[in-house]
Amino acid sequence: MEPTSIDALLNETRAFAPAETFTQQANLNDPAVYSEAAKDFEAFWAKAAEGLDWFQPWTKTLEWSPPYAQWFVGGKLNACYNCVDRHAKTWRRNKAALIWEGEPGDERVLTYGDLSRETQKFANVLKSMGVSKGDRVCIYMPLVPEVVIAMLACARIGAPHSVVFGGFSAESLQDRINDAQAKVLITADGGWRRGSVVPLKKNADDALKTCPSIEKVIVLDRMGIDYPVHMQSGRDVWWRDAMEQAALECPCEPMESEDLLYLLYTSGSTGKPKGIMHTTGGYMTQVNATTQWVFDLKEEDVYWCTADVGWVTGHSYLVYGPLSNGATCMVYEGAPDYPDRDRFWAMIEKYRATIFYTAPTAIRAFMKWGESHLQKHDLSSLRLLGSVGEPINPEAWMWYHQHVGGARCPIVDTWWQTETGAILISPLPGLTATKPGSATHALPGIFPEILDNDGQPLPLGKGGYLALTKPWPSMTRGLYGDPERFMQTYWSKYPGIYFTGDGARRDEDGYFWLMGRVDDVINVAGHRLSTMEVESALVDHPAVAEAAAIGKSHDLKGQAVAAFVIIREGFEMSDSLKDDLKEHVTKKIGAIARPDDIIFSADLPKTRSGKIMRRLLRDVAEGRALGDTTTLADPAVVQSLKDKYEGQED
Ligand code: 7RM
Repeated sequence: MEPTSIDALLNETRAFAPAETFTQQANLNDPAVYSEAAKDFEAFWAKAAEGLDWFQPWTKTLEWSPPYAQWFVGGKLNACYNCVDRHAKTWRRNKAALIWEGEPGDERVLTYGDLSRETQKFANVLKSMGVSKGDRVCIYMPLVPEVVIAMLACARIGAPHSVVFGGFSAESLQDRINDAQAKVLITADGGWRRGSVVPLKKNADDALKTCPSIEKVIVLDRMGIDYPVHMQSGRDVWWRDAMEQAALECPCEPMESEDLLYLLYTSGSTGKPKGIMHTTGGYMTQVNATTQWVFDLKEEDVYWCTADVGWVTGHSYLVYGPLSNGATCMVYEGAPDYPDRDRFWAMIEKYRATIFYTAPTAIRAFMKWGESHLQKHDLSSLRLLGSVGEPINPEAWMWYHQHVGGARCPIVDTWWQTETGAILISPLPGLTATKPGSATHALPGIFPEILDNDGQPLPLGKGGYLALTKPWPSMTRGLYGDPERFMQTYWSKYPGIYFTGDGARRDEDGYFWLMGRVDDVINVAGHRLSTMEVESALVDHPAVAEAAAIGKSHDLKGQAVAAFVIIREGFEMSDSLKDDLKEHVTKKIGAIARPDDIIFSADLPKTRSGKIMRRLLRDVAEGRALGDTTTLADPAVVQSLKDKYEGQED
């Protein structure tokens, strides 16, 4: 993809007004919702909180002492109760909650009644292993119904979960377990990805060599008896065996609104991932409400969010948002091109999906694979499409609109972050005229601004930093164990104002156009990575003296990792060393961090104070003319790098 220039974006004239028939039936179809929320945002969110069941009402809507917010103070509730029990008590007991397909084609449907039973039993399993309120539980599983059961069971007993994406390496898992000091690990023997087994238990065993806090490991048998795994006696227990012993009933722990619901690690601009904390009342309020507003969720919808639960999208819009609304959710374990490139379309047709939420990187892959895969299937059940994870380029938006949405479905391009907990900038499908590539407007009750370096609001058309000037219910309550870094990262640039790390502009109609990260975070296929994480993995290799990683624009993944590497004396710059280094990064972090390019260099462009100028490395990797090099200690370095790169590109 040629990156579309921002000026071209701002001149986008195509606009798609909501169809009248859609607006008529939409959950939100009165534009007064915006002004009402702006008039009194606390009252607005208090009304939204009534969409949940509370054991005890709150006494104060908001306590705001920047950067710390407390929402619905004094209220008591339980997230699992809201996602499961309150539905299982009604006719929804026999409504499908999860319609699941494994990659090999196995199928399961769990009703709200099933979820209630399994979740209560598994909560008892956790209790029998000594887990009680406040203990952290780490979850490292494939995308199977049991991962949802595990999360909800943790929420039920008040044990914050920390889900680690199954694609992460043993070492990444280890870091996250140790940072959270988790007491129990829930994993599986393996998971399926493109026909191969992801050896989750083996990775877990490697990780657990130095995780002293872990007392017990629960292992789901996903693979069947033919797949042998090592079980350490006294520590490891099979999921099935533990469930056989478990009692059927387990009451929900009444949680304070501000009690921790979960931790989720995400990359920042340093090498160490941050444990983003989300609490119960505010988070649940906002994911519950935004699911109704943005996806226009109705009782009879078949809702499909393709994210893995290892990411925040899976937490908010596969588990807590839709289930708290009593939705029927499709869940798919594997890759979109397995066994064939029409797997998603086959599933939409088969289950009559009505709402489909995926990432631009997937849309661009579908585009590349061509329309023939879609034409084989009836996609007429779809009525709304969503996009998340990175800016969607207008071409991909138009293709999604035309070929997946049959030119009939509104597209919601949803901007948010792990830290924000819920969608903050997005169209309301019954109210907002969309423009391809724009996330459009802030949701009601959300107050973004585009600021310059000094915190001055910028006029329309001017690019700057996206910031949020007022608190919102699902905002992160901090970084686990690191209040200083929390302050430093989000609240020091503009005191009392949340700094997102994203650049943005608004066009003359006030529409938001997100322009990507302004820090050292890169976004590979919608997944966050820090350049420093990759650099630390590289310098860990014996051949590497110094490394600089960047995100290079990539037509499918948005960005791909490229790394400039200075090797130590005695090693040879060979293709096999390049492969070795790529493999090393995969092993250290996971496949998402694998560099596409390794560029050997004799030196790196640095400022006089020794900072690597990644901007110039991006110019080199993307084959552009070099930008301003006047602040470099030695401008010749980058020029020779450019000459050399043009010779060795792979
Ligand atoms: C939900 C999620 C957050 C970063 C964020 C942005 C980028 C996400 C969009 C987007 C443009 C979007 N959480 N981002 N959604 N950029 N338009 N609709 O992705 O924590 O993993 O990433 O992703 O840069 O800061 S995340």
